[in-house]
Amino acid sequence: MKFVDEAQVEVYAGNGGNGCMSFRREKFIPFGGPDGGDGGRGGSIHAEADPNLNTLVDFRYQRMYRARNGEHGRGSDQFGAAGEDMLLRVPVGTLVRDLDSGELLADLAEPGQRVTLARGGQGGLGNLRFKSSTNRAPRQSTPGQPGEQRRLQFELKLLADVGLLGLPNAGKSTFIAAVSNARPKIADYPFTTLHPHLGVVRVAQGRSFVVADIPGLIEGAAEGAGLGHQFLRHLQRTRLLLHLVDVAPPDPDADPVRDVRSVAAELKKYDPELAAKPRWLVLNKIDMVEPSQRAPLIAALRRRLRHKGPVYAISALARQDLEPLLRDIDAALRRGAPGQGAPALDPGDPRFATPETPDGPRDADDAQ
Ligand SMILES: Nc1nc2c(ncn2[C@@H]2O[C@H](COP(=O)(O)OP(=O)(O)OP(=O)(O)O)[C@@H](O)[C@H]2O)c(=O)[nH]1
Ligand SMILES: [Mg+2]
Repeated sequence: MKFVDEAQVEVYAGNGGNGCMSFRREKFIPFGGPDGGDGGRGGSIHAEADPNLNTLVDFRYQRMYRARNGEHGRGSDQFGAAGEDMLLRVPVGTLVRDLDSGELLADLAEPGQRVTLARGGQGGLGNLRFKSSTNRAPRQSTPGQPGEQRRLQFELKLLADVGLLGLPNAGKSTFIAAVSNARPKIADYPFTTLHPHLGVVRVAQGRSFVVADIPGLIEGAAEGAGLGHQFLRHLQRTRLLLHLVDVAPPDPDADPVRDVRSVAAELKKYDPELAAKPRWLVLNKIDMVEPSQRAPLIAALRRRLRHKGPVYAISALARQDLEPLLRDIDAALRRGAPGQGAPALDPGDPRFATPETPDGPRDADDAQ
């Protein structure tokens, strides 16, 4: 079970510019003297811990980073400009290791903390520098130093932002496989997933969230039925739960409403605080329902469950209608203050309110 996000990058700091060898040559000025300037320093590469990031996923898209070289010195006393430094933003908590030596270079535990990954090369000296009372026409200059190069490993312990919840076979693993880099085992028998695993969902550059897929939960889990409910502890630090529901269970006696309630009841038995987290209903396998029957089915489930949070209908298998769900998750997570583990979603947010239903039964789903 891997809860560590990793990325390997190569960093190349800029080379220093060469010093220049030059003499002032002007009409009517004999013995003008040396005027070759120094080369500029090459750009260095630094990393900084940024509290707005929570995964290393962007480093899988770009692996090589090159800072600019310093300019060479020139005649007429002109010094070369330094190459600009480069800053890589990484999530707070990132460990930086040298891949070749294995040495730990930094533990960027505090927001704003910085480390230099590769130092730019020093610029060379121009012949101007070698002028002395005894050598008034020095013909020396020095070349710029090469910039440092390194292969690095970034590591980050991941904490899940979003937890998946649902009966066995609801499609939790299919969902995480469709939206993230996780590749869990998927099969049409219950309890395929035996251990929790995490996936990173990349929404846009610099924006991503982490989803936890856990084993299915069944009625009586508190008493040890199925795989029990101990693995629910992996959801305790999440900020949002997605409750996946199979809308077309093969068993003709199955009832999605009863399924939702039994999972909600087990959640409450395990930890009322966990049950009080924002929980969105995700009706999965909507591809199994006739298009004309979809809207009435969703409306009926909403009404019977009196679920106050948002409801989505998707097909994880067909990768259908996943976008709006991912967009809303991203928006909801971003509304919370980043870096604060506490639930940051307001269940009363009108954006997510579903209309109250006058004819709802008393045994309302008490999520939210
Ligand atoms: N038709 C259809 N089948 C789906 C969909 N999503 C998942 N399935 C199927 O449902 C079965 C169970 O999927 P999984 O993703 O393994 O379900 P799970 O919730 O992870 O199950 P456990 O790990 O056992 O708790 C597989 O055969 C999937 O192919 C969907 O959107 N439509
Ligand atoms: Mg699974």
